[in-house]
Amino acid sequence: MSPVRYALSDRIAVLTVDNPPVNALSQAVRAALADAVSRFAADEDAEIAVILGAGRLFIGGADISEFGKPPADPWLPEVIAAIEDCPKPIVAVIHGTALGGGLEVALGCHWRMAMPGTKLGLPEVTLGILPGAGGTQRLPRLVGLQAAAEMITSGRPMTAEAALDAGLIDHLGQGDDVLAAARSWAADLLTQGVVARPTGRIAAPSGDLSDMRAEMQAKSRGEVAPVTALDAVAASTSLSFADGMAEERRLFRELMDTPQRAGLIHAFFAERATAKLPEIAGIAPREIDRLGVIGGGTMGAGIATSALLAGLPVVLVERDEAAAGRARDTIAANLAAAVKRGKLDADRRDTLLDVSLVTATDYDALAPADLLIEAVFESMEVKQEVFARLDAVARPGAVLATNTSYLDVDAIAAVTSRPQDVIGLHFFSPAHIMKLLEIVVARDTAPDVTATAFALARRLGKIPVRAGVCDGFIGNRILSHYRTAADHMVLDGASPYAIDRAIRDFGFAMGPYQVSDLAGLDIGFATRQRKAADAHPRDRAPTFADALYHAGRLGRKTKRGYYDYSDDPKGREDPETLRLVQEARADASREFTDEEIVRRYMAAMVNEAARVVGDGIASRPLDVDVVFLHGYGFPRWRGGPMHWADTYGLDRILADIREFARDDDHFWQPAPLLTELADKGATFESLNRKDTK
Ligand code: 3H9
Repeated sequence: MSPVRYALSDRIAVLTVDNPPVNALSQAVRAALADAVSRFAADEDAEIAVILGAGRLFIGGADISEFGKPPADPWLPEVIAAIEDCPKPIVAVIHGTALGGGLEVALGCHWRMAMPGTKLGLPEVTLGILPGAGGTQRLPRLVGLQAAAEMITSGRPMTAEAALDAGLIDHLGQGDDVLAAARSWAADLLTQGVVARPTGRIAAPSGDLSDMRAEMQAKSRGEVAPVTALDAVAASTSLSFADGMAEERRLFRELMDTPQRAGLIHAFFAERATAKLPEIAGIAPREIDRLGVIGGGTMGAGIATSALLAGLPVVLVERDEAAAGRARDTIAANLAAAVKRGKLDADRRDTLLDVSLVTATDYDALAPADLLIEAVFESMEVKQEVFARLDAVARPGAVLATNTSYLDVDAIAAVTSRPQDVIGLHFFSPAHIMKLLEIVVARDTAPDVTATAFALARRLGKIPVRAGVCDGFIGNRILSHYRTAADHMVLDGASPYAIDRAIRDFGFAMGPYQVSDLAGLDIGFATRQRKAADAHPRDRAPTFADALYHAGRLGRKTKRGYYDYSDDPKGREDPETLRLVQEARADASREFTDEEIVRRYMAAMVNEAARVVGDGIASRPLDVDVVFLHGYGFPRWRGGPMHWADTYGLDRILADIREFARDDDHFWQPAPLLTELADKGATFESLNRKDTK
């Protein structure tokens, strides 16, 4: 059956794009849409056509899975030109979402209507490309230069209401029945005697984007698509429509060929692949109607907020009334911020706080909960005590989860009579904002408990990644390793500021010493104390970090850490830090270029990541990528550490590690999986393919 249906009644032709799940514009859809438009043009009984999408949305855009493959006719810009050039009026009726090429189809139509709640956007830059089917030329003609530039370079969608105000659509539909609304509006337009009005013939917009360009360039940290997209939009002011389209095409092709496009599209599919695991395929999750949260600090309150926002009632237990009150206040503040951001209305916030949230001091209040998440102090002793108490009160079949960020979940499960019901749910702070959730599957965790954790993640709008039990799971284990590589460079003579700068220039949101200041130097100190007993004689302790800790420089919370925050919230470099670091070094004779800093940092990251995959702690390399993109500020356009490593070359990483091992063959030991893949000339991606496609 054709993916575009053609139906005619009452002089109205309805062209329905039907290509589940998101009506993407694959080659078959493009061809069928072009045919349907020709048929309408030739159909003497049809006076107006409506294009709409079957299912829950209009059109989700070009078919991303075709990117990187040889282009196949017809091109989307040609199909849209056929729509625009049709002498009879064609109307887009948009519901759900119209993204990328989907919105570009609508821009090529002569009239546009959207149903309430619809999102309209051109998210191409988030995939490393730009709107390549006329979006950069038609949108400015409809909404003006500045608004178009903002929409295209941010990739952010707008609501139907905002689109009406901006002039992007002409009419806001009503009701739930898209087809009925479409037919009714088309009939009105016919009565009004409307004619085809090609967007491309609207006068070119005027204005200047050079200030915006300079600002974007300064902030881009190496990402190319947004600035290039801006250049395409700017072309609409100086070139004819036809020449502007040609310029858009040229820039689109340029971006299509970049590794950044490949990295961003890898990220897109990797995020959707993390939940596809053979071990939970077809397994029904347990029902979750009520959550229990134990501990109402930043983490517990954030988890509770996340659940409330997703419509799940929460019972939160704290050790006394005062602590329970503080937890409630934190949750109220989180929800107030959600109201301010427009994510929640004030009435609903009141209901969530008054009805859906129960705070208590007695564990018995947790008895009705279907899934209990412990978020207390990070200590094995404390967590085991909590789990013994949960075991006594939780109903049979309830899932018992720990939010530990590195402790042994098997040892926590062992104090209960039901280790099969125990799992790790490692949220990232702030838990109601951060999307990443490491799901730590312990030795005895039942498959339906794992499936329940993935179902919960979906409900909370999180991106779940399966991890196995080890110190730090996927993310914190790898972090600890590359952070050690950075510390070694500081011990050998590099300035922490130089390292932070080089890492930011690579594209990370923050350098490792800025991260330390944010987390608190006391956290790192406590971790070193905890691990001291297992230390190897050849491990090199970061004496400078201890010196800063002992000097009371705990980071942002004490206004001084590696940086000085006393009169600058962003932090200033501080000569006192450099003095303390210098004193704490034994021998600091080396200099490091930015290039070597990045090589060492990334080699350590990829090497430990290869061990994490080789040990089965991460199911696939793509799981590591997603953890780093969403939990550790890894530049999305580089696709994640494993994707980046494939691009850089596994043989080169191995050569780097061997080079560094000449000075320190204790720290720099190549991971067996890395050696194996590099020797075979294989990639990490080859392991993703085996499991997911
Ligand atoms: C573009 O249009 C370029 C043009 O300017 C130029 C052309 C010349 N293609 O996200 P979900 C799959 S660039 C192929 O879970 P939701 C997705 O992988 C494109 N596949 O659903 C998943 O597969 P699976 C601009 C796609 O309801 C399934 O559909 N457009 C595409 O949470 C369900 O996806 C975009 O950037 C696609 N375009 O969200 C929009 N989209 O089930 C990208 C989705 O096997 N898409 N899939 O895992 C989205 O943002 C969301 O998917 C959407 C639905 C909001 C549409």
